[in-house]
Amino acid sequence: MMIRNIAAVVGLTVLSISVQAQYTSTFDSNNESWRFATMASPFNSGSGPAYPGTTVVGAPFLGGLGNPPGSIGVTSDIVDYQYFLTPLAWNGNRSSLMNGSITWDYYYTTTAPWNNAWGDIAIRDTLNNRWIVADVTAVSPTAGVWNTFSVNLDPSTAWKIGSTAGALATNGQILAALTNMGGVYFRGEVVAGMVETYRLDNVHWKGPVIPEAGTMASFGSFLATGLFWLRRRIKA
Ligand SMILES: [Ca+2]
Ligand SMILES: [Ca+2]
Repeated sequence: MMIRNIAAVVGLTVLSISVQAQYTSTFDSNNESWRFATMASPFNSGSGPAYPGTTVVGAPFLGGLGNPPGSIGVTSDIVDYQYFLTPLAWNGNRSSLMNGSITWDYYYTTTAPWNNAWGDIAIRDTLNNRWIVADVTAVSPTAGVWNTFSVNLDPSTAWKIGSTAGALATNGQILAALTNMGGVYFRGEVVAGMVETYRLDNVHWKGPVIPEAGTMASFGSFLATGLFWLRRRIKA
């Protein structure tokens, strides 16, 4: 009896973990159905720009450019404010990605300073008709190189409601945005009114790291066996 229980404990120490649902875009050969949204304003005041934007088109694919090639992006001076937008197929209930993270690579060049006051990433909550917005650039990112940014999908990232000027989002408001997910918007635009270059590559949207379901089932069964054995020992 004792040896069998020790064996069970040893087995349990090999706990396996898995990363739940995950999206990855590296734009190796096409734009992977990513979109390119023009907004009437950046996410820097009030409740933010109108959803989904004044125009939403397919993101321009850059086959020869990227980290490594390709990527999506433009070199242009398009009126208003451009954001890269996740594929339509990603919309919906993404609550399983709560407590996960998003990382992405961003490249830009410009002849005018980066405007640091805007939100860098926004998620649309289509039920409550609001944005959650994060500014991940405490200082201007370096021009002419690939910068890696990341956010956590929990309150350890300072998500704001509507815009960078909004109230801090609660755990429940972050979860609501993921549950009613109408698109993740990644900042492209550097500064208004200038010809500039901006590109996006290597988007990784990971879920939380959790024990595998099978492991949890084994763990539960081990606990039941262990408690039964312990109860027998106490009675004896
Ligand atoms: Ca790439
Ligand atoms: Ca900033």
